[in-house]
Amino acid sequence: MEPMAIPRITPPSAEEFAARYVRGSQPVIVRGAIDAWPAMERWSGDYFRRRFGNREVPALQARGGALYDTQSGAHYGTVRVAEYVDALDAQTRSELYMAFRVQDVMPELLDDIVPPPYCGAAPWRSTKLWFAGPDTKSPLHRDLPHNLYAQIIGRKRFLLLDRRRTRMVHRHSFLSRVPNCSPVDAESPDLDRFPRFRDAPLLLADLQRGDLLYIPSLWWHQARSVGTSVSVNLFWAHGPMAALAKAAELFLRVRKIKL
Ligand SMILES: O=C(O)CCC(=O)C(=O)O
Repeated sequence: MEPMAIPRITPPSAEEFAARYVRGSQPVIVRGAIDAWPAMERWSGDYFRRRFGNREVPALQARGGALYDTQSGAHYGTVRVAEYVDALDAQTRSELYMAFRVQDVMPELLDDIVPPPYCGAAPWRSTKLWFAGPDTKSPLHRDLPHNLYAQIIGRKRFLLLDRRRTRMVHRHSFLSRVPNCSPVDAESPDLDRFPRFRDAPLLLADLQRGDLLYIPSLWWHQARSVGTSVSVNLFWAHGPMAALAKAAELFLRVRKIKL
């Protein structure tokens, strides 16, 4: 079954966004909401090299092509920013994927981002940077908070599956080290191993520079960079979900799980 394209809209009001998309649990791509972000003008490989070149930062590391396994969880290493950007410029094939929480690693970048009104005054927020070489793929997984995913450089292709279809993804056990992941590759599912994924009604977001994708709470998603791609997301939660998001952070910290 061909995935259905997620609609692309001009920026709605915060009220309309909350009513139609957040309360309706509907993904959408908003075009024109991040045009004025300083990141859109400033960010480039060179910007990261000049400002943060000597910094050693976390990076996901593929082992045997996989960014995680169920025994040890996500494979994290570190990389010096200048080395990473140089390797991408030279088109050297890299097994690394620079991905980390902005607040913890490069809080300076927060000056380049303007949280959209759609997050409101959420009491729980977190921001992650995703700086990927061509064809870097992240696994099918879900997150508890809502997610606004901003595409700053390059293109990214997302596949999404409704949270009500969780039965279809054969997800890993809650007690594994990847409790929010599925072993299914949504781009080319092995239906002998994962028969429940047959006919999964996937949605497609082909993100271009300047797009802002809304991924509702607990929707399954998988991403692949088309060329070199830099994105940043804003996770947010309010009400009981904020308390749950804090509890989930604590659960992961106690079990020493990094996602
Ligand atoms: O960009 C990616 O590789 C993954 C992004 C993602 O999964 C997320 O924002 O939750």
